[in-house]
Amino acid sequence: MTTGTDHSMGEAIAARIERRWATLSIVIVGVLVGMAAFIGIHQATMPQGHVETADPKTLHLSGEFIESNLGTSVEADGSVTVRAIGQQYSFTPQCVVVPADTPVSFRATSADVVHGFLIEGTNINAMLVPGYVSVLPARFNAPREHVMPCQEFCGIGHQGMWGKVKVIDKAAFSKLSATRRRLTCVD
Ligand SMILES: [Cu+2]
Repeated sequence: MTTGTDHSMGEAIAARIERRWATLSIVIVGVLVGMAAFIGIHQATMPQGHVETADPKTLHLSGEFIESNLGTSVEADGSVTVRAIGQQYSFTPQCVVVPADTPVSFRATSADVVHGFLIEGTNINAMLVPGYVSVLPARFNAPREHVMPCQEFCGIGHQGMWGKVKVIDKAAFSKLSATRRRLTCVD
């Protein structure tokens, strides 16, 4: 049997528990809003230390991404740099050749819209944004072929936009690079 006092006590307890849960949910929302605001403001006030730009309108005319400069080149320290561009609907070079077991730096940009730069079987995955240079350090342990599909929808021919990365033996690569300044495996 419930008396009047029991009833009002039960009500008071229920109200207290409910208030606690309400306070907790407001605190959780507050913390999340605070975190989102902090990350947004922090990133806006501390932009990347290093942003490189490349004018998509003049990529083919001058500068780092002219056609003769695309492909793989060997640096003085023995590492290699790969320069590539993405455009609707292909990559240049279509097939990238790099040595195994060597530090590789990919430098790529887009000539038109946003494309994706993804090398299957690795953690290399970036956007190619017109106007900006995407720089990606990499190292491939062993010779093999990787497919390199565009993973950002870029228009009607997107599904046909594929490239290839061919990792070859270090010795074979140095033999190849002795004959040419820029290497690709297109030809
Ligand atoms: Cu694309």
